[in-house]
Parts: sequence; C-alpha cells; structure tokens
Amino acid sequence: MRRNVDLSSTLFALASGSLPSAVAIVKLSGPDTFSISNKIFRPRIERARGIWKGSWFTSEGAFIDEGIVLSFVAPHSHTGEDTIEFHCHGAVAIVRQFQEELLKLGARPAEKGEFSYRAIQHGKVSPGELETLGDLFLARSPEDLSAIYGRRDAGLEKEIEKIRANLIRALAIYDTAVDFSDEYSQVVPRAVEPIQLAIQECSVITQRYDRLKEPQKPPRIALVGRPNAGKSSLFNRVLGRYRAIVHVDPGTTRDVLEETVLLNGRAWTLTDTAGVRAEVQGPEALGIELGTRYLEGAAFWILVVDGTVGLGEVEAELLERHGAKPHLILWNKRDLPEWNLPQATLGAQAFSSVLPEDLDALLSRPEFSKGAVEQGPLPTAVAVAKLNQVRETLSGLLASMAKETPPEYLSEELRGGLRDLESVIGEVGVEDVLDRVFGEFCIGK
Ligand SMILES: Nc1nc2c(ncn2[C@@H]2O[C@H](COP(=O)(O)OP(=O)(O)OP(=O)(O)O)[C@@H](O)[C@H]2O)c(=O)[nH]1
Ligand SMILES: [Mg+2]
Repeated sequence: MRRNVDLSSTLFALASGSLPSAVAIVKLSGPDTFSISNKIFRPRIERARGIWKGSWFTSEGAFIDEGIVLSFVAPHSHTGEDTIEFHCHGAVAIVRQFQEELLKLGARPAEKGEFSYRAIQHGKVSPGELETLGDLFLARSPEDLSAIYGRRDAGLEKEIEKIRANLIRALAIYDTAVDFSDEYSQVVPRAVEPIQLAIQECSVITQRYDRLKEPQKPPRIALVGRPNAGKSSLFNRVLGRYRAIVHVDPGTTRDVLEETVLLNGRAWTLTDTAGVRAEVQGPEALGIELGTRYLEGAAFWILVVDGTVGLGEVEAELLERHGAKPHLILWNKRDLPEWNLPQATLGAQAFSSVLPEDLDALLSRPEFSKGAVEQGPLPTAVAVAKLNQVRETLSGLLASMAKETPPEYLSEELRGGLRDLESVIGEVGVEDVLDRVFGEFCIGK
C-alpha cells in the first residue's frame, strides 16, 4: 500500500471536491514548493506566509487561469513543510493543465493520505488526532459527530475493564487447571462462560464503529401476523397515508413493503409483511417466506392479532421462534363489539388502528425512542482492529478448550489476548494509524 513515502519530493494534489466546481484548490507541499510556484505564477512570491492574487502560465508562457495563492512556510503549515495552495477556477481543463505543469517542474502527485503522513512525520498532528479526522469524514448525523468528539470521555475504558475482568477470571481457571492437571474436564470448562461474555462484549463495542463505517437503513420494525389481522391498516396509519392495500379479504399483502418513519424522535424502517398462514401455495407462500426473512433481520417486531379471533397456531409458532427478539403484541380491532381480550394473554395491548388515541400511545412508546443501535462510547478504528484481534484469540481459545489443549498453552494464549486488550486503551502509535491513512484517506488529505 505504501509506495512512495519519502519526505524529499514535492507533492501536489487536488484538495477540493470533484470537478467542475466553483473553485478548485491544488495543493503543493515540499522543499521545492516556492521555486516551482515561481516558474508558473506571476507575480513572483517570496518565501513568506501570505495571500497573493495573480495568474498562472505554462512553462511556454501560455495563460492558464487567474486566482489566488495561499502560502505557508515550514514548519507553520498542515504538513509542516513549505506549502502553497492554488485557488483557481474549478474547470477540468485548467486543473489538468496545472497538474501537467507541476509534473514537468518535478513535483509528483501525492498518494492517498500522503499529506497527512507528512504531518505526522513532522509532528504536526498526533496519531490520535488523525484517527478522529479520518472518522469525521464518515459522520453523517449530529449524533455521529458528537460520538466522535465525545470519545475522550472514559466510557470505553470502563467497558474494556469489564472485558478484562472476565479474562482475568478465565486466567485464574486456567492457572488452577495447571496446578491440578488431572482434573481438566472439571476445571477448564468453567472458563467458557467468561470467555464467551468477553467475546460478546468485544462485538458490542466494535459494532458501534461498523455502524459508522457502513451506512445502513434505520433498524427495522416488522409488522407480522395472520392474514386480515390489520397489519397493513396499521402500516398506513403510522405513515399517515394510504401506502399498502387494505382489504377485507385475507391474503391481501403479498410483497414486503418498507418505509422510513420517525417514531419518538428516532428513524426506523417500518415493514409490512404478508399475513402468515399454512396451506397456501404460489405467490402468497413466497410472500410469507419473504416476510419471514425480513422478520429475521428486524430489530423489533409487532405481532398484530385480530382481537375478534384471538390466538392460533400461527401466533404460537411466531412467538416460539422469534419471542426472544424485542416485540409487542397488539390485540387489534378493539373498536369492534366481537373483540375480546382474554385475561393475561401474554401481555398483549388492547389496540385499534382506527382509534387515534391508540395510535398516539403506540407511537410514543419508550422502546421506540432508544433506537436499536446501542449508544455506547465509539471506539476508534485502531481500537476496533485490536478488539477484533482479541476476539479472534478468544474464539481460538474456545476451540482449543474443546480439544482439551493443555492449560499451560491456554494460559499463555490468554495472556497475549489480555495484552492486546490492554493496548486498546493505551496511546495510539504512529504505526497503528499508518495503514489507515494510506488506505482510506483521500488524495489531497
Ligand atoms: N374495525 C376495525 N377494522 C380493522 C382494524 N384494522 C384493520 N381492520 C380491517 O381488517 C381488514 C384487514 O385489514 P388489513 O390491514 O388489510 O390486514 P392485513 O393484516 O394487512 O392482512 P393481509 O395483508 O391479508 O395479511 C380490513 O377490512 C381492515 O379495514 C381495526 O383496528 N378496526
Ligand atoms: Mg396486509
């Protein structure tokens, strides 16, 4: 990945966005910055900090453009080197000609992140600051921004400490097994639980970062139930418009319908699915199967029950298979005289999608305000890489325990994992961030 990491060449790159644009910024940085600039920019500028207005010409004297130049003198620049920013018109032809001239005059195109690399080498930014900078470009919401800026709070340290406590527990078990080697099968398996807990806790932390890196749809709430229960009616009420077909005939909805909604201040993907029933074939059966897959990917689900009919096998099976996932049971159609909610039916809520007060109460339920993504402290990319390594070590330990690997070996491996874990909250080193800088940063940064 890292090809040219010398500090002696003078680099150039387009530091602004894609062309054409109102203004383009071409950045030139390195020891020959001023001498190169003076071969194409008039008036000549001294090696001094300033803002200059003037024009650019090719080495043959042909006019390219006019604009302004910002000059910085080492070490007072982003890279810590002599740097000039050319602010010209953002036309493809101008910028291209410009870059060709710079190339002819001995400058070389910067690689991704190469300016930042020089900034680190010259002590202008710390690796930790570069981490923050890298993540800043991934932020899409004010929440993302405050998570990135809020990292300095000690939240992550507390979480790492919890993982560490589990690993120390496991270590004590391994060490006991070393001392009582003939009782392996009674002692070592006790370490499985703390190790599994630690793996889980590592994942919880790294997932927060994955969410920042991979923009996703908001978490899903799936509306599920038997045909005719009133899922599509509820879907439409929440959206406030007639989006899904509603009909007295069961089996109306065949496809999965999804819309983004704001519930209690949080974005969710609300999903209407085909009513579940056995003994159907063809498109309806396919629709039911598709709905099941969406239910599996949901963060929350609402079982809509026709309160004039009650529970049946469909509901029992859904609850058995998906009951562990956060859900809510709505005993729908309470506006009808035939409606009946037997006492203590699985904590079901009396509901009617035609009663506005019921809809209001549903939409303001506190579970919708939290969002499905847990809002803990955001780790850095370096911390995530280390935690992934820890998780790998721990998974390896689970496999080794299953094979009755000697406890001496387990203990040694676990100590390595502990060291990696402890380094998560230590200082970030230059080496830790270099691959990221060269791999992910934009050209010109
Ligand atoms: N009175 C009353 N009728 C309702 C209520 N909710 C739905 N309905 C009626 O029940 C029938 C079925 O409603 P849908 O919303 O299409 O039901 P569904 O669960 O989407 O049905 P499928 O798409 O077949 O799975 C329609 O005639 C609706 O008007 C309610 O709260 N009260
Ligand atoms: Mg429907």
